[in-house]
Amino acid sequence: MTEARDTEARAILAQNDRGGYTVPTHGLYPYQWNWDSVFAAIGFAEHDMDRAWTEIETLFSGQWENGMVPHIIFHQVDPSYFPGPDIWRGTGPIPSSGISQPPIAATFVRWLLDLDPTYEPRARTLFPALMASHRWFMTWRNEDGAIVVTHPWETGRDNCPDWDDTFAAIEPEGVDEYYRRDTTHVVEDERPRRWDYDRYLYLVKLGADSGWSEPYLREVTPFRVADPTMTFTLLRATRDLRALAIRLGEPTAELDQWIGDMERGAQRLWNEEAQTYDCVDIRSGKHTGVVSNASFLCWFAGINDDRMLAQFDRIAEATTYFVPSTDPAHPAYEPKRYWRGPVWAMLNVLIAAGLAEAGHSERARNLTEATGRMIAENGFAEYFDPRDGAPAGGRNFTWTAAVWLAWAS
Ligand code: 2M8
Repeated sequence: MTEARDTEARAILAQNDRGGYTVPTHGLYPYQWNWDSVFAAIGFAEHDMDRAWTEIETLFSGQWENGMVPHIIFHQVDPSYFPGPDIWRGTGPIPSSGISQPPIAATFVRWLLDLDPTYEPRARTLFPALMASHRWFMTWRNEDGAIVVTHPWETGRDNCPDWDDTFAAIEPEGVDEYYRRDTTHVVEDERPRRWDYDRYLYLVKLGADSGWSEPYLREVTPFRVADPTMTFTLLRATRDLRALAIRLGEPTAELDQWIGDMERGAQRLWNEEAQTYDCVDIRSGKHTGVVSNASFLCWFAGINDDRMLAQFDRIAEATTYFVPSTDPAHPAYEPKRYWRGPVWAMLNVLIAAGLAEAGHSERARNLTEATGRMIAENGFAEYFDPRDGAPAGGRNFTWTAAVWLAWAS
């Protein structure tokens, strides 16, 4: 079984390869996505290290002058996805979206270099671009050290219940008629609702009409939410960037400052009442009260918080496959609907890495084994039902194949 899955996983990476970059899956997502590509790189690293580096380099070829690395790069127009480049109106060197995604690149560059140090010259070339992308977050998305997003798509957790209250306060006026393509590829019950899409598009229009002006959006957007995905991945990636800086003989003062800021900022995400890290709506000051899979990225960020172990154990007990994207005890939990319940294998990689580093090796091992079993039995789906591991969303998925090769098999 394992060997057959290995072959299949390599074939998926090859099929989704568009020459220098991979698409997450054919049809549903026909472009280069930011964090998908970084996960793809560790999959390639298993059999083609040169191709692994190229994946990340191609991603950074779309970096904007202000340092932002877009969440989608539209290398060639494909009508099977909406919204495309005409709606986003990105202002970078290649047509792109106008928001970023969880900044995991520095972490994976460090991991790639650990696997094969002879690639150090390529890390040296990428280093200034990585610095610029972190500086962009620390300049425009930094609320006392907690990292905010201006669109749910930026966190990668598109329709998780954390956005429900903020979204309920938005009246999506002025959005043109549109035609979704995602539900032509995947059944509606496994995708966000129309209600969510109206608001996604409202926020895209707000940003695009402003020419993606960060100072303007900081003042006017109704959606400015501090989020554990961004705060924890950026904190972790900044620690990795610091390790790279030392290795490459680069200064670390700015990085030290950022790490200190985010260590303090991460504590803003602690919700005493719910006993979890969650999101904070900067406009209302309210916590969202959702235990999500992103809450468990605290260890990955180097925050060794034992209070989260009880939450982890409770949720692992409650589901056959874990970590579900939303706490099954939360009223908004939907085990098949995208980021409102399903298990995402690639997020489990980050959670398990954090658990292992914090010394919780048995939990890390259990999570790794359960994820491996889930993929071995159900294939390379986009996400999985926590109750029985049933595959959901897109199939032949790049990041699921990649994490299988690099970690779960
Ligand atoms: C999903 O998001 C895109 C928008 O960015 C979509 O639904 O159209 C998310 O799961 C996100 O995390 C992921 O990077 C992307 C591509 O796999 O799909």
